Amino acid sequence: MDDLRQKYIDAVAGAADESALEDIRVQAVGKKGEVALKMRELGKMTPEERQVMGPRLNALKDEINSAISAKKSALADAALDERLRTEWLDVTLSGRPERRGTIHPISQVTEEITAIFADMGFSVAEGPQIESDWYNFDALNIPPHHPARQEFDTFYMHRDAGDDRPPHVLRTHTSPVQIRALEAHGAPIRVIAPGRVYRSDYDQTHTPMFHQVEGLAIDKDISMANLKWCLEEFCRAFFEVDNVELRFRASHFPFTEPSAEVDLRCSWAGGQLKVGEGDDWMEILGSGMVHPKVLQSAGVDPDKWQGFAFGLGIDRLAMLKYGIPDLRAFFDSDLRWLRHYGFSALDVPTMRGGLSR
Ligand code: 2NL
Repeated sequence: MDDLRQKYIDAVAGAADESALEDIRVQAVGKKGEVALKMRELGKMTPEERQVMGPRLNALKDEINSAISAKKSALADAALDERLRTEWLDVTLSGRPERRGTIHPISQVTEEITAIFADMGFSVAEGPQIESDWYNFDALNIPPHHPARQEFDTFYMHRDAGDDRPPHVLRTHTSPVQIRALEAHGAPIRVIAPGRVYRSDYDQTHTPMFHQVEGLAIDKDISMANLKWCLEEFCRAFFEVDNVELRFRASHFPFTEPSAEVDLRCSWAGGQLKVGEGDDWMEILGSGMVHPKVLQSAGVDPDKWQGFAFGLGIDRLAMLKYGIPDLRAFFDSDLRWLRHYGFSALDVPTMRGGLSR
């Protein structure tokens, strides 16, 4: 009896958890447990022996049961203590600053530019970044072997061996998107095409992927005068200054005739950009009247329709407007940079809100 008691009291004391405790209970005081087996032996005893052993076995059973329930509540207390020790929460701590994502300056500036041109009645078009040779070059009056093809530092996609068709390219400008829009909708049209473009060029001021917005306005009587007003209006809204002055410089692009590069009057006094004052001129975009051959490629009759087109780089405009010094940091995905230069998702640019406020 004493051995039996000691065996189970020790086992209960050493049980690691509730399920170990349950195993012990079944083995000791369950229906077929060791104490029950001993009780069956009472029948073979003399009445005198039975009178002594009966109560002692019952007492043993009670003793083991109460040891088990005491151990059970000790284990529950220990489990609760452990949770209280590890799952603490200091409700007196101050609130933490928001650690959410930010809007990339390029996304912000793209939205700003889009809002400005949308206000002037331009719709927005998108298209493939992997383009056919025809849409990226031929349709823009840049035939095969034209020297201008070299200036684009084009990335070419491979064709299968034996396939002699011209390879696809990573678009070098978003013009092909406008050709597609013109083809699909015909004239008159007012459209802008923002997006990623690619040229194999990498240094302080060039990344192999960058961003461009092109614009196209085709109607019966659109002239360079409309182009100049439109771009002045754009600069006023984008740089958020009332006085802007533009200078058109004769230039050459295969897809426009005449062509003009556009400079913006500015001052860099003290290393700080001021638009609309000072004696410096900053080149901000290229433009011109759409070449008749380009209209023809898009299925538009150049004897009936005419219009202007322009192209500008988003990345540099973002750097100028928001004082971002290093182009390459744009694409480093450095969280500290993104938190510093990023915008709140709630700062949606609108014309009525003054774009960036
Ligand atoms: C630049 C020059 C330019 C265009 C882009 C264009 C598009 C069509 C037809 C004719 Cl569909 N032209 N785009 C025209 C002139 C200049 O971009 O220096 N961009 C950064």
